[in-house]
Amino acid sequence: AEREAGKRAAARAAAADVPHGARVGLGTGSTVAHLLPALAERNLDLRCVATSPATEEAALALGLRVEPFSALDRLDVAIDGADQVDHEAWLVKGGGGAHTREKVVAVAAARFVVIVSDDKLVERISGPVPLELLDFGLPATLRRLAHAAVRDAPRSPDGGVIADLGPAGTIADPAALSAWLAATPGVVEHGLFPPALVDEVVVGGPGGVRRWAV
Ligand code: DER
Repeated sequence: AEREAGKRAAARAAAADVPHGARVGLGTGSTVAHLLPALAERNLDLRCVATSPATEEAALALGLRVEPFSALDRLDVAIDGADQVDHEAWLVKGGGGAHTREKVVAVAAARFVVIVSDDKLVERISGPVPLELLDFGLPATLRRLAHAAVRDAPRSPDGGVIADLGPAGTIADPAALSAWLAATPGVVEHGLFPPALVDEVVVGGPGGVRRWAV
């Protein structure tokens, strides 16, 4: 209950900053589920891009205007959750398997705001790291990745296979792992988001909401 209250507080604080008429990237997950009604009730005349069918469906049901990400080539702000946020603002994302579209939306936005309950804060990020893999040549890609396990979850809306690169445990050099994954053929996208991508982390906890300008 406390975690949910933290998610809701962080989401509502982020929603309060969104200006009228903004072009907004909507992330995916249970924290974003609190963001959507907070945005809808303000009647801001937003143009939204969703990062998953689940977010799109929920946003439309609330009366938000959702457009395909072909109608806009930039966004004013993207707001999304995270599975882990470390002290440098490295993120691990992809718990919901939506990290490919989430990263495309985050980099297209002038501001990327992460909303989390405080249980997501960690000193150092740890594995496993979510991946989206091309279906073509999957066994060969998995062999090269050595410790990747395919999820039995549904495919990504773009047809990729969602997997998790273990082992669990602290990631000593997130930049090096991020670069290696980005350079591995067959890996469509990985769930490591660098601090350079993050503008603000809004943290909801028992003491209220803390804003961290990265
Ligand atoms: O899958 C994702 O990247 C989600 O944003 C996830 O990281 C956060 O999900 P939650 O808000 O349900 O914890």
